[in-house]
Amino acid sequence: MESSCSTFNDIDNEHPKSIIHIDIDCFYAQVEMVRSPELCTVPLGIQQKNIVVTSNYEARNYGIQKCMLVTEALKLCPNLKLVNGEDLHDYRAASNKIFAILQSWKCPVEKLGMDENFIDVTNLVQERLKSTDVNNITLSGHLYEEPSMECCGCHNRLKIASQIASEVRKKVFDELGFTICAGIAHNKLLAKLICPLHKPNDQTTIFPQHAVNFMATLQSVRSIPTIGSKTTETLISQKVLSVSDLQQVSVEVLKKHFSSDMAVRLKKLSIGEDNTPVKQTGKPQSIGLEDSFKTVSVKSEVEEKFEALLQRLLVLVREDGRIPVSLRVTLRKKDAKRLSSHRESRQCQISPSLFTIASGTLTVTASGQQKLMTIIMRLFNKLIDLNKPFHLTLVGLAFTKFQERMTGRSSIVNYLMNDISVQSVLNLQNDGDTSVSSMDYSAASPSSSTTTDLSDAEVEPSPKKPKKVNWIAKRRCLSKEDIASPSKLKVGELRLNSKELEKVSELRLNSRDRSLTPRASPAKECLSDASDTMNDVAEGGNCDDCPSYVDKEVFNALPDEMQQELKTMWKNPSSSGMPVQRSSPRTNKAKPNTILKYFVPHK
Ligand code: TTP
Ligand code: MG
Repeated sequence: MESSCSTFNDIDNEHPKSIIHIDIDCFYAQVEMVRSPELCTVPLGIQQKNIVVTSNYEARNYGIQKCMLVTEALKLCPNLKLVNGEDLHDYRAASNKIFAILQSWKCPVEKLGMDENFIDVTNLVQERLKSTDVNNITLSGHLYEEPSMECCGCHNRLKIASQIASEVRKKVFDELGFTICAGIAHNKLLAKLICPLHKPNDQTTIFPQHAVNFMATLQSVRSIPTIGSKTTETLISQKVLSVSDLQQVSVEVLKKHFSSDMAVRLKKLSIGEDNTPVKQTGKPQSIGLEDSFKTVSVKSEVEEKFEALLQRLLVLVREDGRIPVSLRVTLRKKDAKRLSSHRESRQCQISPSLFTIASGTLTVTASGQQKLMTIIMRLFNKLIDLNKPFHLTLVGLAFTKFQERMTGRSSIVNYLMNDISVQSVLNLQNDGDTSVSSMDYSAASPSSSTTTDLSDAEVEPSPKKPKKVNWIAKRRCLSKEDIASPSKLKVGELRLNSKELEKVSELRLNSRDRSLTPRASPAKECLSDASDTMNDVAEGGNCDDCPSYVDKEVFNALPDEMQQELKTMWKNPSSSGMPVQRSSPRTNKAKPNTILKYFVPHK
């Protein structure tokens, strides 16, 4: 595949970029058709509640449109095969697979909802240009109007981009069976708007010179992606209905109704100018779900709605894999006085210990779910005065912040990220006791939520820091089940940072002597049982050569290669930066960022 192409930015011309917009054909319907090919030949509608949210192209021949009522659709096509599409799991999975394929061109890919993506192929095009005869570049797919004279070289660049778009579409079809449409242009706006010109399963390129004409064909200003309903309303109030109207209205007039920046931006959009970058999509900053309905006015019904939403949301969070640390509740109240509905939100922090990661999978216990429901209803009570009647038309739940995994320079994760697994001797999972398990409260990522009223945020009490002795006892008092089936954990998922690991090491080093005399107290008895078992499961672990300050349990829990590495270094300490002797502080200094620093003797 191609080399990286995300940094090339020095093209000195008017239209330097090459952007591809991808839109999957009748997305939900295609997922169903790929799963059940017999559906390909019948008119198919995807039903959510009483609406057909999309349909295959066979059904569209009958006049069925997106978001049509089921009753209406059945009138148009009595044979319409309806599939329930309320569970989005498979659609999301398909969307992620397509996104993964798009990433293989190693260009920035920005996901827009579930079935659209932008790819910035600017640098890839530049690379290909170097080995291409510029007089012989062919365009793949359709072109919006015949080309005029070459502009700044952008025609050739966009032609190459159109070839890349073909390759992308072919690869997605070959590997996953999905047909998609593509739009190719020198900016995101035009790429997106030109994309549906030849639907389905085709692609269209537009050259910059045709932007103004093309934009003038759009009937409604609402067709422009960044123009929402409020802006549309304001424009309509000024008799600006079509994009052509917007092209003609003066910026001065617009400035009377919008900020100066917005007025200028609207004018630029109207002629197809847009310089927003393709932003590489990472993990979402919040994961949420909403349910809308006619009216709900009883608390128990609200609770049921939240319960159902929570179950679905937990599936999404499990797929995401990060531990949430903040929860937001949203309501939309029907407000007779305001003659319109509006949303209100409250959010609060939640303890990461409500979640566990076992064998690489995020889970939440039944009691954790109950606690979450308690928190949700507490937030609900803050939003609603239950002494008065209320009428809701929507409830929403979202996890809005997530715990970051510690992958800094000094994190042990650095050493162990390559899918290395260790036995549960290092497992710091919680056992329901937050004081033991909640290791890292400070690492939550900042929220991007705009609806959150942080001043009102309810903060769950922070778990107290564990007392050392308590911690050791609890750590060692593993249940029989834990011991019988030590979980294989990816170390990267333990969320250990260097301090935490130092704490583990320290505690283990402290407990070294006690493990030799395990029956001195009940806690130690438990510790002895656990450590015996751990020694059993750490097969092949042999720490006869370890220096005396090393905890054998910790050592045995490490992967074989790492054990070997350590042993080699202990045999040849001068080359390793390893503490050779406790009494030799100068040689005790471990090299920065080496695993050996986690084995420093306890002082
Ligand atoms: P779209 O891309 O708008 O539609 P589509 O992919 O089904 O059809 P097209 O061939 O015209 O691109 O939306 C993507 C999916 O999003 C669609 O398959 C179903 C879902 N969807 C909703 O859930 N609600 C909606 O209101 C719309 C428009 C789509
Ligand atoms: Mg689509």
